[in-house]
Amino acid sequence: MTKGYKMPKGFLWGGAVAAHQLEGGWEADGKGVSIADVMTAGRNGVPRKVTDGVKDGEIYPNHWGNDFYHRYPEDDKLFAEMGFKCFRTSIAWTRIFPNGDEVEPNEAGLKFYDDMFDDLLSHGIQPVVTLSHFEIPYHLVKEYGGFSNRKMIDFFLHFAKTVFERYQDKVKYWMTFNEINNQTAWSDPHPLLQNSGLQLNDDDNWEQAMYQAAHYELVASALAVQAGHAINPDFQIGCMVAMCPIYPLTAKPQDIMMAERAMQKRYWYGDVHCLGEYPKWLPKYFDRKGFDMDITAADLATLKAGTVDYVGFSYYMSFVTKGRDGDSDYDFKEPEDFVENPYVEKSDWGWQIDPTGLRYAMNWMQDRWHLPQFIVENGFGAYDKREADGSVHDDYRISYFRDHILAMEQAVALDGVDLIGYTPWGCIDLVSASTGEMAKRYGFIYVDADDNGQGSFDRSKKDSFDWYQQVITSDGEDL
Ligand code: P53
Repeated sequence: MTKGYKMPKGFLWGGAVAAHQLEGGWEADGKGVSIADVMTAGRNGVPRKVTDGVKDGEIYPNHWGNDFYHRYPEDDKLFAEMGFKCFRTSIAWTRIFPNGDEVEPNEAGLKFYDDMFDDLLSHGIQPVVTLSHFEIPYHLVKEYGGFSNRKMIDFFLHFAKTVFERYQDKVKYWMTFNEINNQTAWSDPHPLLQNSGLQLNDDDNWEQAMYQAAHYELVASALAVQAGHAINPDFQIGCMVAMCPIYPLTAKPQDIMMAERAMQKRYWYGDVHCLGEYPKWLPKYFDRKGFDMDITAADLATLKAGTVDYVGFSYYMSFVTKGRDGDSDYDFKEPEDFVENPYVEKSDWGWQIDPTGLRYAMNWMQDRWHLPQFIVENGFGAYDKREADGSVHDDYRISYFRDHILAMEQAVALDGVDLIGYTPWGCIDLVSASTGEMAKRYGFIYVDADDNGQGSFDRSKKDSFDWYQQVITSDGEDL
């Protein structure tokens, strides 16, 4: 056993999921079609397809997820047994507004979350809720072009206000947009669709479109923060960034400058969310690129008035980059400008395993944004083998968590980072966002379902279940 540091009283140990990746019930009780419902199954190295609506003969794993929609009372009991103090999930926008542009919400959808939150609360588990987690109504993509359209700000705000009002006595911690910065690799169509509902043509300027959509999202987020605080001043409303620190390959000055620019390009979203303004380099960059941006003085005032209460972030891995000889533009592009890190191992999906990077990132954010932090995702996607007796010996997962939790605790206990809680990703097996697989498993709880939705969907405990229970019981001391 490794000795960790006790986390402060009230620390929110828990787990994290997103509605579209586990609920299933994609048509239940009036739910509309979201972008996750038109994404087919991929595999490790095989991208998911996006179809034009739901088509016969295609496999859509998010249609069934792990069937949480029907089984959550059983799952909540298991979370409680592990000792969860909180559970991070999202509200599927399409359960509340099936098309996204309705005036009146769908009462059956609202009731589902009322019941589910009540069940969690009856176990002493508080819900932590993301408003938009890769599940924009498909209608808003088709009819309005997703967040390429300023009108989306109003649709999002209407959704946000509706659920803030409804759940104001059940939910305290909120986040606006999941991994808002994970569309930085703008040459890949999936993040642009998942994050912003963009479907672009070959002759569109993809990079400009990404920045424009992100701007509208940031304005929508700032308005939601203000609306939420007006509804309940006790709300804590955070942003959510995908934190993958980017290191320079060597001490060569050009490598350092490239890594600096890479960090600026991945984390300017956090600057806007937390500090309420665009960093100085970015308007210069827009000018240099000739981008014609719709950013008004009123928008800038909104951003200033709607800064977040805390930084929610995911942490899975770090990246490395290097400068290009004779190039002083430092126009870092991902993933092209990533290089291998010779010092770290990788998962089967090529994700670099770097616990120290978590401590580094927490220090970096504390110094830059001066806000409490909340680790709302961290975890290890792996192929699990279920033995004949039903057990899963996932020592690789325990080892990943042990190293990362220790790094997190060092950031708190030794470096003074103000941390609200820790919710490991996919605490129960669910559908992978990038590949659509069930086989890329993250859970402490095994779900008997395969990539095609075959299986009993029965739940069972992996070895990591008992291990995480012991971590929580000891407040983080017994790792
Ligand atoms: P999957 C890329 C890099 C880091 C985090 O990812 C990412 C992604 C996009 O997939 O997404 C977050 O399932 C996301 C979750 C997602 C989780 O990480 O691809 O917020 O929805 O499931 C893990 O292995």
